[in-house]
Amino acid sequence: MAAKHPIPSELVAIFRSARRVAVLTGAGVSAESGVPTFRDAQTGLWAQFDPAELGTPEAFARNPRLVWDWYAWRRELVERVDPNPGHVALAALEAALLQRGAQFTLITQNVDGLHQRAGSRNVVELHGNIRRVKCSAEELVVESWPETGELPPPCPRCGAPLRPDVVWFGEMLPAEAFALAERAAVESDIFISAGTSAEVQPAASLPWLALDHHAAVVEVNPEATPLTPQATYVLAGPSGVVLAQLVKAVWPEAS
Ligand code: BV8
Repeated sequence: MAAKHPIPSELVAIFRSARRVAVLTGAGVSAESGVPTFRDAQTGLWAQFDPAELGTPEAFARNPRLVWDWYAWRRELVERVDPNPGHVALAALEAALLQRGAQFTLITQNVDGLHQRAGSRNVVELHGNIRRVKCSAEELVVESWPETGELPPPCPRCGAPLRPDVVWFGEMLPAEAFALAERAAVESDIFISAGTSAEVQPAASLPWLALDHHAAVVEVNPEATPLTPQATYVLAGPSGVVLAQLVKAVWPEAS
């Protein structure tokens, strides 16, 4: 059966000779696992809330219980879903490249941990991870806390409210993670931007940084984004299908 999303033979050749590949993923890569993206309508109780409004330090200061419950709802959703073929294809891509002595960096804006569950190893989490909780005062990750019924739970060490270990709008990204991501973008031969609206900064600056350093930038998205006109290759379609097709075209034995 002919591939619905044919991969240009030129791109296949570039992948086969690539020495350094970097990937930036966004919420779209988790969409086929059933995790709602930011710009899709939020289902259920949260339809009337704007995530950019809930995911801020101000919202947490104003209504810590509401923000804690929103993240508890999302955490429970993420625990229930599985990685999709797009996550699996990225793990296969990493394994195939490492086997050939090439380097691979997976930079994600997602906080769901699905890349790690699919087997990806070198994962740079720019926006934290919803499965981790930290003290809102000490910024230290907390593994467990007494169930007092109080929500958000108080930090077992200092009593300040606990919060999800994610980067909210208006907060700085983890410096080391972003430095790793910038270096991967600068050094990459190929930079894949998959499932991201390419709007949230400073993550959205990474494909442009790769372009400035003469990488071949490949966009994987069913819709156009601000990056589309400049991308070297545009593979329009769902990442679960396109990324699987890409790995199969480049390394049939790896898929
Ligand atoms: C910061 C964790 C410094 C929380 C998130 C210019 C420079 C610097 C900053 C800014 C700037 N302009 C504005 C800002 C502020 C802000 C920002 O970027 N705002 C945007 C809205 C303009 N940035 C910040 O605040 C960042 N911090 O810059 O610090 C600073 C400090 C103080 C003052 C100023 C600056 C922090 C940003 C991090 C926010 N936290 N997540 C949580 O998850 O609750 S971001 C959040 O949004 C998620 O991580 C999510 O990933 C991201 C949305 O982006 P996408 O991943 O792209 O998701 P989206 O829904 O938008 O798009 C999905 C795409 O998938 C679509 O294109 C769709 O077509 C596609 N798709 C759908 N289905 C599929 C698919 N693709 C493939 N396959 C499919 N099946």
